[in-house]
Amino acid sequence: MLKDQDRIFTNLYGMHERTLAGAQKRGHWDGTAGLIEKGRDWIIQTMKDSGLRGRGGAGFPTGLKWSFMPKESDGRPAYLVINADESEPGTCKDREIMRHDPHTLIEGALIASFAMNAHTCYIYLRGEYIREREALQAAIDECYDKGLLGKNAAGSGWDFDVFLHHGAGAYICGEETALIESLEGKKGMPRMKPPFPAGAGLYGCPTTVNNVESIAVVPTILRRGAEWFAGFGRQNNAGTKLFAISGHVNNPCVVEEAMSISFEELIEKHCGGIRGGWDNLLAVIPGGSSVPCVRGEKMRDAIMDFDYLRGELGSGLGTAAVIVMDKQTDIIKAIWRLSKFYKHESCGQCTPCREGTGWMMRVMDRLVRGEAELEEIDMLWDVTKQVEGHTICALGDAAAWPIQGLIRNFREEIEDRIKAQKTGRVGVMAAE
Ligand code: L3W
Ligand code: SF4
Repeated sequence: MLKDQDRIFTNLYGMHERTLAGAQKRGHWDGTAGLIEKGRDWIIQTMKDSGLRGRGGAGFPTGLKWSFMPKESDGRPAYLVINADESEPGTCKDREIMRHDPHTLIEGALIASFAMNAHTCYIYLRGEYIREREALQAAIDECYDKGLLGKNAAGSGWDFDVFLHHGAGAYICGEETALIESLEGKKGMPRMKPPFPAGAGLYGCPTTVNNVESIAVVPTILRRGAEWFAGFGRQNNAGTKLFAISGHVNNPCVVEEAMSISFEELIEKHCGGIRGGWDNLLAVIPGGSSVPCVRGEKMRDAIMDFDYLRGELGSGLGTAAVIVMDKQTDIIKAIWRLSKFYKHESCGQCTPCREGTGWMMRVMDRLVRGEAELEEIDMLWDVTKQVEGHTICALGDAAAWPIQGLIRNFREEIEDRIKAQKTGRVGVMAAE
C-alpha cells in the first residue's frame, strides 16, 4: 500500500484547506520559479524519465507528447489545454483534484505551459462541474492576487494566464479535437488526425491537450525527481495513480495508489471488500466504460496497470475508473445501458458510428429480453468489428469494446437467456 508520504494528492477528501495558504502548507507552490529556471529541456526530459503516461485514458507518454510542440515559436502562439471534461462513465477522479486540491493543477499548468512555450492555458470543464468551477476559479483568483499568475508568474519571468471554459454536457467534447472545436465556439465534433494538435490545434496553433491528473502531478514529480516517480509500478507503467472505484464494493472511493497494485489489494485495503464477498464478484470494468469488462474470477489476481489489463485480460486501464459488479447484476442489461449511452453521445458525423451505435444498441436491447436468435450474437460481434477502427475518433471503438467484452466473457449467459425465452421459462426484465 502506498505510504502517506508518497501521496501526491494530500487533500483528496477535502480534510484540509484548499486555499493557497493551505496548499502551500502541504508543499505546493514551493520553489516553482526554481523549477522553471532549470529550463524547458530539463522539464521535458524529467517528465520523460519519470515514465508518466497520460491519465485521461489513452496512456500516451506525457513527456513525449510535450516534445512534439515546436521548440521555437514560428509566430503562432502555443497553447496548453487541460481536459477537465471528465465524462467517462465511472470516472470521478479529476473532480476530486479540482474540488479539493486545485492549486496542484494550476501550478502544474504554469510549469507545463512554460515547457511548451505557451503563455495561455484553457481548462475545459465538463458542464455539470459547477462546484469544481467555483473551486478552480477561486484558486485562480487567489493566484492572480498573489502574483502566481499573470505577468512574471510566480517570479519565473514567464507571463502566463489561465482561463476556465465550461462545456455544455456533451461526452464527445472530452475527445481532444472535439474539445478544441468547442473551445473555438463551434459544435463539438472531432477532427481527423493527423494533423495532431501539437501541429495544428486551437485556432490552428500548436496545442497540447492533457488530462487534469497528468498536469496536477507535474510539480511533485519535478520536485521529488523522475526516479522517485518511476519507482512506483512496473516498467512502462510508472507512478502513483488515482483509482475511482464504484459499484458493488462496501466502500466506493477515489484513492491514490501505486500503479500495478493488485486488484485484490486495491479492493480489500480501500473499499472494504466486495459486497457479499469475493465469491459474489461477477464482473469488473477496470478502466471506465470504454474498456471491455472482465469476469470476476480473472480479476482477483489482476495487476492494475496499462500493460497487464490490456495484454493479459484484453481490457485496459483507461481512466482507472473501476466499476465492480456483483452477481445480483444483470450484466447484459448493464452493457446495454452503455450501448445506449454511446448511441446518445455519438456526434453522428461518421457513418459506422452514427449507424453502428444504433444497430448495436437495438440488438443489445433484444439480447436483454432474450428475444433474439442465437446467430445474432455472432452478427453483433461482426457489427462491433465493422465499427471498431473505422471511425474518425475513438468513440466508435468505445461503443464496440464493451459489447465485445460481454460476448467474450459472458456468451453462455446470453445464450442461456435466449434459450430460456424460447422455451418460455423466463420473463426477462425489459430494457427501458
Ligand atoms: C502527435 C503523434 N501527437 C498520439 C497524441 C494525441 C493524444 C494522445 C493520445 O483517446 C482514449 C480513447 C478513449 N503526434 C501522436 C500524438 N498523439 N500520436 O497522444 O492519442 P490517442 O489517439 O491514443 O488517444 P485519444 O484520441 O486521446 C483517448 C479512452 O481514452 N478513454 C477515455 C475516455 C474519457 C475520458 C474522460 O472522461 N476524462 O478521458 C477511456 O478508455 O476511449 O481510446 O493527445 O494527440 N504521432
Ligand atoms: Fe462522431 Fe462517432 Fe465519428 Fe467520433 S466516431 S467522430 S463520435 S460519429
